[in-house]
Amino acid sequence: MTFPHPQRDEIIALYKTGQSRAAISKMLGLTKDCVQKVLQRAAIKGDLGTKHVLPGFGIDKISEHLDASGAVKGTHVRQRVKGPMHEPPPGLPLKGVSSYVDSEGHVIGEWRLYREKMQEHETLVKALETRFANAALERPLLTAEPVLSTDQDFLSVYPIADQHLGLLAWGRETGEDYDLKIGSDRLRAAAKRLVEQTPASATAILLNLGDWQHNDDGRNKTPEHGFNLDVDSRYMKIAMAGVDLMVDVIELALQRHQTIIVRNLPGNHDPHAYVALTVGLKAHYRNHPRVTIDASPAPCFYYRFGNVFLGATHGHRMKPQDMFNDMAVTHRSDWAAADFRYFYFGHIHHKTAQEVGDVICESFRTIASNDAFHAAGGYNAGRTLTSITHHIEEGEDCRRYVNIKPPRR
Ligand SMILES: [Mn+2]
Repeated sequence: MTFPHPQRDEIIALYKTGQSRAAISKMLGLTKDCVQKVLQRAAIKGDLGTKHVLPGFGIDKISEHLDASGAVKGTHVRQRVKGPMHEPPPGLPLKGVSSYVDSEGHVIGEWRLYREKMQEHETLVKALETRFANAALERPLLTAEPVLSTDQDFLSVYPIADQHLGLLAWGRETGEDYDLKIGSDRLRAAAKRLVEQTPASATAILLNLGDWQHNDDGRNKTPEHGFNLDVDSRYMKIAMAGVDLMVDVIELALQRHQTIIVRNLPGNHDPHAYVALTVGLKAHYRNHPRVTIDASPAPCFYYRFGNVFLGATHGHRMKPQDMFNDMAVTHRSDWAAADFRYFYFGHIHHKTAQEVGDVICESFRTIASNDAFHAAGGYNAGRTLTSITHHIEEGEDCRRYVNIKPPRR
């Protein structure tokens, strides 16, 4: 059935003359159902007249009673009370209107939609504006320029593991020549690059993790086991070169950090030689306002920086499980006061990392070349100098690396 029905007016006119739907359908050659639908729509619109309809009532249903011949005996019009007059709900804005229209586009009824949405939206916008306004007050704006007061919240640690100064290696035997000058130049160059890229934290710790010097005296043997060592030159020359080298590293660090703490730990190669290094540095910096040479003879280094607790030792005596025990028992208050704990080892010349309890426990690569003993053992770890920067509240913040290329063979 098309809308509007082309014979709609005809159907209505016939209906108003008293013709039944059956008669109309016969007269116009339409189905009764079609006539019924046209009449229903017309009735709803009021096009059939309102003589039966009381004010305030609406036509709900029209039924006809037919006799045996199909003639209309009577018409029953059911009316329902119309709803109360529409009143918009107070305080709610009109969100939208959906109209129900007839085939000719006349509005028969409509849905009016009132919603809190707009108010919720406005409330949300206001809440967000307030939140971000407060956030801007709570935190300073990020700037590209370093701010000194921010740097006070950071500490950078430069672990120097197993420098083995004075180690002598013949490249044809080990893959790479190595001697006192090569070792010194390599650390100077790597430290320069590392300092330049490490955040300008107020404090830096130069942490010599032991075995700074390859030989502990003029016998050129390991002090505990007496293994023969290949050594470049005289003991005193190496010791003095070691002091000069560490002074150069300290001077580099002073260009980036306000305060430098230097700690030398004894290794299995230099349990006495490290004393000479420490004494030399202590004398050199005795009046320096920004350099502290920590001359503690203890084999472990402990340092608390706010919420961060650091420990370190060479590692030839202490294993990670012992470290955990020593750290907690000998430094109870620091252990308890810090949420973040770290422990740094040297000795094994390569990187390892594990978590013991909640202590992150690491060993570091050396940047020294292999000696003949290690080369014969197939030792081929990489060489890296690392800096680790900690935040005073949040723990480890970032790292910087300088990698030494392996020898080309
Ligand atoms: Mn060692």
